[in-house]
Parts: sequence; C-alpha cells; structure tokens
Amino acid sequence: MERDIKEIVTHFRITGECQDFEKNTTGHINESYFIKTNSADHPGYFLQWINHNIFKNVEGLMDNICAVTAHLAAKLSENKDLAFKVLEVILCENGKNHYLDPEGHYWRLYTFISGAHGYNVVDNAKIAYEGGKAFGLFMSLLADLPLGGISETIPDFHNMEKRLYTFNQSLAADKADRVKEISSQIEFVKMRTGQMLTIPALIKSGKLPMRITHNDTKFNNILFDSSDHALCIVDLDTVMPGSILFDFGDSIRTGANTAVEDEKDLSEVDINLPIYEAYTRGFLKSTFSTLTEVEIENLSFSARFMTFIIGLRFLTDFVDGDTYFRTSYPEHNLDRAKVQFRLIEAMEKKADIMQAIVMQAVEEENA
Ligand code: GN1
Ligand code: MG
Repeated sequence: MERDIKEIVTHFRITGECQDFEKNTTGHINESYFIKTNSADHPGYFLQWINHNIFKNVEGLMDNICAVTAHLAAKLSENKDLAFKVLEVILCENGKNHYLDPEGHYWRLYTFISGAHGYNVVDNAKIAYEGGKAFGLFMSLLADLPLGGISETIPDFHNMEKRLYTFNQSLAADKADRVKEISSQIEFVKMRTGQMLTIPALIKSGKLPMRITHNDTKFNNILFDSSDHALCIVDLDTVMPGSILFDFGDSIRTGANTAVEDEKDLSEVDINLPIYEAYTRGFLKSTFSTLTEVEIENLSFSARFMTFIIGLRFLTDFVDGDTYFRTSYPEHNLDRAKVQFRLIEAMEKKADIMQAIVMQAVEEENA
C-alpha cells in the first residue's frame, strides 16, 4: 500500500514540516511511521494508520485515547515524583483527533518520545520489576476514570467463550484447507477448555471486577529511558473495560518467555521464573491496594489464560488463511501458536511455584 506520508502529516497541527519518514515494522495490526521534521523545537512525531478492518469504531477509539491520556496527564502533574510520560495526541488542523483521508483511511499523530527503547525479550530482573510497576501504575491511575465513558474498541476481545466458539467455526469451515495440519494443537485446546472457562465464569458472576485496562500489555509496549526506568506506556488502542488478569497475564506471556513470540526452535521456549517474580513484585507494588482477593488468587493462572487466548487467536488465524495478524511467511501464525502452547506447558509444570511467588509478594506488601 503506497501512501503519501508527507501529505498526510500536513493535515495535523505540527511544528515545522515533515522532512523525512521511516516505517516502523513492529506490531501486527496498524502501520506506523517515524516522522522527522525540520524544526529543532519539535524534531519528531509518530504517525499511525489505524487498521479500520479491525477497529470498526475509530472515533470511539480515539476518544478513549484522548480521555485516558488527559486523565493520566492530570494525575501525573499532581505527583512530580512520577517521572512518567503520557502519549500526546496531536490534533488535526480542523480540531479532530484523527485524520480521515479521501480514501477512507484513518490516521493519528503522536509526539515522538525520543531516547526511549523497548524489550522483546527480557533477561534482567530490574527491568522486569520496572515494567510490572509501570503497567500496574497505569491501571491504578485510571481506577477513578468512570468506565461508562470508555467505548469497547473490540467487543469480546479477551472473551474466551467467544474465542473458542470462533475457533470451532473456523475448524468447521476449514477455508484454507489447513485443519489437517493442526491435529495436535486441536487436542491441546480441547484438553484445557474447561479450565480456561473458569475466568469468564468469574467475570459473568461479577466476582472479577471490570476496570479500565490496557488489554495489550506486551512487554514491548513499555518504553524505557536510557537508565532503564520505565518512561511511557504505548499502544492504547485496546484500552477499555477489562479484567486486571488480562493485563498481568499478557505481560508475562511476552516478558517472561525466554524466547520470542515466533521462535522456530521450541526448545528455546520456557518460563523465566526470576523475570516472572520481579514483574509480579513490581506489579503488586503499584496495584496491591486496589486488587481484590479473587484477582490475586487468579493472578498466576492469568499468565496461562492469556497465553492460551492469544495462542488460540494465532491458530484460528492460521486456519482462516491469515486474515487478521500480519504474517511474513505461510506458517507464521502456526509457529506463533506453537510457541504459546509450549509456554503454557512450561508454566503448567511450574504452576505451584508461580502461585507461591504471588503469595510471597502479597505477604511482602502486607508486611
Ligand atoms: C496484536 O499489533 P500488536 O502487536 O500491537 C494484537 C494483540 C496480540 C498481539 C500478539 C488489536 O498486537 O491482541 O496480543 O498482536 N492486537 C489486536 O502479538 O488484535
Ligand atoms: Mg497492540
């Protein structure tokens, strides 16, 4: 898809002019570009094409982001000790928070956060602790923003019942003639279905509270500064009502896996317990006073729950012929699913230790 990036940027209220741009290749859904300007005062922006096939209500999504970033900015200005930054949405010339181009594509612009970096694989406990504290803080600072004003940007995003139903529909349709390749993965899913449905049951019965959560807490959605202090949480498209278990679990899936999400050598995949422990301690440091008993009890299991739901989504997309996640080769989604399932097996073996680590961290917070 060829796009006139320089022309698109002219629709936003930027300082200077776009001189140059570079495509950023991380992320499976949207498309992102670093924008360099000729202004010394404001040298960089971050432009994103919002995938309208997936995010059906871009207006609601952008209003969510503006509400959340404004709330966080106000909170942070009250507490100067928090050296945290918040994404800054740049408005368009017409005052809107996104630009709709004549072909019906949606664009948004943020100020570029310079001097920051992220981690795809984490092997340093200090960084894991920082990350846990940062995502925990994100949730706690949003605790007093009313849920009612926030739209659901992807309905049923982490609804396990719905995801299982869709998977079974895809198996029955077998559009890409790939079901024959995944019999062991189908078995894997069947064996764990009952256990995975315990979380939606807790949500339905009201025992697990809904909060404003991030819902895409991949570890690389935390930006760190040059001294490895967590600086900013990014990728706010899926901030909406959810369970805190979604946020904790997805960070463990990504941050505490010893391998990358699409590792081909499955023997590289394992749960890194020191990283898990450090993340858990950091996370509880900033959320403990808010969490309920049921949330704490299910925290360690949420790592398996989130790894399962995302593995199931990769597998479903493989069966459908790769229509959702961006892929680089035909087996890419299957490889991603295999990594998730291998990680679940590793976590099953360490389930007792993972639970004990949460309880130990809780005890420290209570002390
Ligand atoms: C997608 O595009 P990215 O990497 O931010 C997906 C997440 C998955 C993730 C798996 C809106 O996120 O739910 O966990 O890929 N986002 C959406 O890597 O579906
Ligand atoms: Mg994302």
